[in-house]
Amino acid sequence: MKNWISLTALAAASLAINGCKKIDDEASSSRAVDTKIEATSAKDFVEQAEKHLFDFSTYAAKVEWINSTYLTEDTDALAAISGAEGTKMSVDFALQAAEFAKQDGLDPVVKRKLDMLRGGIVMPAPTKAGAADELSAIATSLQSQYGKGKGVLRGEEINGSDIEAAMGTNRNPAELKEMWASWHMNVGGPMRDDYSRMVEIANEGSKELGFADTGAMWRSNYDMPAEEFAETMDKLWLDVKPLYDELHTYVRGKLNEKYGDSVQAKTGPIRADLLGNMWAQEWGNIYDIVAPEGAGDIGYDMSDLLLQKEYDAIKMVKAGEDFFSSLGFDPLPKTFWQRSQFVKPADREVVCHASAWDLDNKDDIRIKMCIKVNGDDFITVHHELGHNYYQRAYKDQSYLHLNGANDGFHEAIGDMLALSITPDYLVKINLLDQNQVPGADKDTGLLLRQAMDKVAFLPFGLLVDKWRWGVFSGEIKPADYNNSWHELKREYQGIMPPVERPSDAFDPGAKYHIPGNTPYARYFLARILQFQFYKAACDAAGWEGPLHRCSFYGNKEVGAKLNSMLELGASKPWPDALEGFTGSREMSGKAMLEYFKPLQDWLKEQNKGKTKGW
Ligand code: X8Z
Ligand code: ZN
Repeated sequence: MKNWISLTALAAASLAINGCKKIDDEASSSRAVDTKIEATSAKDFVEQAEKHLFDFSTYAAKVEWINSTYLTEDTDALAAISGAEGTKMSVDFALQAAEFAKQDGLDPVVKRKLDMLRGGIVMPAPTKAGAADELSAIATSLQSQYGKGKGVLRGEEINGSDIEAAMGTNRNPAELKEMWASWHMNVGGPMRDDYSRMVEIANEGSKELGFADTGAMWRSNYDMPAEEFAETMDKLWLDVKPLYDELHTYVRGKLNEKYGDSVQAKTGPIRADLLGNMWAQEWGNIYDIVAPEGAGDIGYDMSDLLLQKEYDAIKMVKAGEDFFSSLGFDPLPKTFWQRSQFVKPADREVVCHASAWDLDNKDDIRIKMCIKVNGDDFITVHHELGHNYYQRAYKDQSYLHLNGANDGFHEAIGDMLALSITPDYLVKINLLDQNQVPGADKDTGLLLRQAMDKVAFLPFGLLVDKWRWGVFSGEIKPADYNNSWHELKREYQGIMPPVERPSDAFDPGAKYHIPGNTPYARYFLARILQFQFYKAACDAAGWEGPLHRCSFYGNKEVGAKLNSMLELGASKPWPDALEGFTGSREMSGKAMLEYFKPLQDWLKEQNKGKTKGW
């Protein structure tokens, strides 16, 4: 998973020795990695740095893979050492890059690569002795703790992937509350002090590199000034917020009808555990609760179809591969099938959160998942394969361009294909019978099902890094970590926790990307971008019906066009890549709004007379 974030890989890789906050000197002793560069010019420096990083990344990726698929004290220790090594190397290069960047008359490609070297480290450490080791030890420990996290259901311990699935299917408010509260307490709770120490170190590192704080550094990676990026995010959100607000009002009403006032009030925020997802980030799993009679009766449920047709993990991945093949992409290599982790191993702890990896920056692509046969994981399989096909398409680029046009692009590719999973497509791959295809009178239902995942996610996608940017800037202090998380969830999502939250809890830690140090703005961007890509693909395929019924499965022209965007990697500023595929140089919510327009009109009608907002 890490290589496609290039430098990120090196800096974020880190596990602590068995939960220790500090790694001792002996344990942290690094292998001697030769990173010396004697450059005659900025261009020469960049080339040498890329060579060192390329070589190191193929080593570090193997260490990380072994750690993530076999969590033990030993693999944690090795990952922590390798993570510290990577951080030291990338910080060293970043500091040199900052010096070279001051030169006049630099070639623009070289200048952009220098900026990538300086700004592309997710969690930088300061150069003082021991800092990178401590940072790596903490980051490694947090990731490992999350991987091993357990919740409780009916008094029994339940692991992470099982509890995630159970939140989607369970309809008992007391059990939902039990799962929600236990997961947040067990997983997030113990992480708070380590997290705040990690933030301190990373901020020191960011300052040495000339950034105000780590959040400012993260925002600097979008081919535009960091302030402009934050504004772009807010602007995109304002475009789509009216649609979210309608959906929120409608869903709250339906939950009130189902559970009654004592569980879900008619007004105010929605109770977080009732939405079919541990983080209330995607709500599609409770479609059965919100489906309107008649128009909402789609007639099939993705999870049921997969079970009826006896799909297993491999068959689900084969379906994803088949989609890419239908567009003209080469089949996945044999090693993908031999080396991927598709299901949760029975005999050991692993990091179950889905990821896609490129271990040699060439052909050794893999996914790591704990696949369950359900609709959520069918989408996630496509999502992960999107990363793998992107990685393979840009493999001939130079090291710093082995990446998405921006990180939102990387997250959007598989999702864009998954938008093409229409009823007609399901017939083509024999998951649905022709006579089960819902007619045009069911369009509302199809759109509502889709909105429950896609639209519901938007405020969550935005607030995760709003919180982290606040934490990094110091606006949110450790004592306010938990309260501010829930304030943001209430403000943006209109969600409240099912049980009172103590202010010294650490609920953000119960979401993978916080202990995992994975920036989250990318998922917000991807939610918007995937509709832009999808619309462009459907236009290219000559589709003339309602947008949500378009499937570009099997269209080689679309595939070729997509491939020309993917193979660019990060070699061009993202607006160039976007223009090549969509004709537009701006990320915009327009395509998403067009897709959901009929639903938005319908929701407005349904919500007439109801109290809106929270
Ligand atoms: O983390 C992921 C992927 C791996 S890149 C499974 N996603 C976000 C999440 O789960 O929170 C995909 C959707 C949003
Ligand atoms: Zn992803």
